Amino acid sequence: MLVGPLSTTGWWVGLRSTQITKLLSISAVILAVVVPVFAQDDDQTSVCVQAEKRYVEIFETPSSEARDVVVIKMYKNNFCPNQITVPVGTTVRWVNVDKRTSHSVLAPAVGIAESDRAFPTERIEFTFLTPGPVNYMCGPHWETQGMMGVISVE
Ligand SMILES: [Cu+2]
Repeated sequence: MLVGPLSTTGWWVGLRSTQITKLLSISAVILAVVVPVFAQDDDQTSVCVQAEKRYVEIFETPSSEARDVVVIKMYKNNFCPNQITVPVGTTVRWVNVDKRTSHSVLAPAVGIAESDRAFPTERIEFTFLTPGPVNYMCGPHWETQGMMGVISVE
């Protein structure tokens, strides 16, 4: 991709300045569209690394070692991880590892009403007995912070 200062050698030698301008603006548009997508993924990944650290601080064991449940952490308006696949019959445990904020879980599309608020270190659990995708969200944060997740029950 065309980035950085133009030099006097290169494939663009011979292009008219209007063509170069057009190429530069196309490059700018591509960068503007592509970069935020990657940035968002990086943000999600680093937030989830922090979330796991918080979990270990609180419970003194990795979230992957929780017995008989799959753990999703709730941290800084993210579900970590925000996409998982689980077998039918799995109990998912959402754990709030934030320091102050409370969160909830609801999935109106599959008839799951909003849970009580989980305050820091508290949990919400739900056992999925029906296959299919479950799009869920946090009541107070889905609209303003995009706090949403998907569970594929197989
Ligand atoms: Cu929330």
